[in-house]
Amino acid sequence: MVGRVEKYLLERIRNEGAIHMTLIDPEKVTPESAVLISCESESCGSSAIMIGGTTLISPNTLNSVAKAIKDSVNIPVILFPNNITGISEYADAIWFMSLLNSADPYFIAGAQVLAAPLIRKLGLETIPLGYIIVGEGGSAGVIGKACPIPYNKPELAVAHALAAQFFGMRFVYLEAGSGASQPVPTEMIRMVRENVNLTLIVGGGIRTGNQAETAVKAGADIIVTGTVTETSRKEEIKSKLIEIIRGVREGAKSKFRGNVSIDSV
Ligand code: 1GP
Repeated sequence: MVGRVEKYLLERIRNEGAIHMTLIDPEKVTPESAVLISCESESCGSSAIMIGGTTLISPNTLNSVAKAIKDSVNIPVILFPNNITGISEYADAIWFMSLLNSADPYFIAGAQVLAAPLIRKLGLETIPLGYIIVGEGGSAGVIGKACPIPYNKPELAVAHALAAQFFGMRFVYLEAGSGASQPVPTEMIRMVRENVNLTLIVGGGIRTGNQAETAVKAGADIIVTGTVTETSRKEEIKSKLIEIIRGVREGAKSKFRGNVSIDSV
């Protein structure tokens, strides 16, 4: 069943062409800085706040950051869990995600089975997501025991994303890894977009408006950034968010232009 948060995301993508989400890693922020980043994100036009971090194991750390964010913004708060420890009651939804290219069944379905009863008890909306680690893969690749898809093998990304679609997942995430030196290549995004009928999330290593714009033009529906705001000085957070969200919107214009020309044929 498609829940409230998912409907909201799809609606914004329909209206805006593509959207931005800010990822906050509870281990890299204080509740105060998380609130600052979240409020700036909301005011600059981000559609949701994602909360998660690869090495997160403390429920107290997660809860204190998630509660502070939830109390401060109106946009949805979506958990981006690394493990069963990535669950909090102070969120609206959770990416119910499977790391499709993990060599360890725990990250494909094991953690999800353990977490499912708690997720239901907390009443969190679940959004089914196929998670695919590409390129360097970063800490997520190491901890998730992924076989990261090389940047020059976009056809393998397509194969994984198609599997996500055939499993019935509704979103697919091409993840270069937090802080990756190079974001997901255009060709990989483009090929997944052309072959797969899922809402496409792209993240990892996006630091500039141009990179965000390029990813959207290639076919991303959702751009996720985390490191760029976590590592910005307080007074630079807003300008960085404006730059990236402007890039997303510029990129989205090409989608609308595409629609217009198709409709007018
Ligand atoms: C990581 O894709 C996200 O899971 C965001 O990556 O921290 O590099 O923006 P960055």
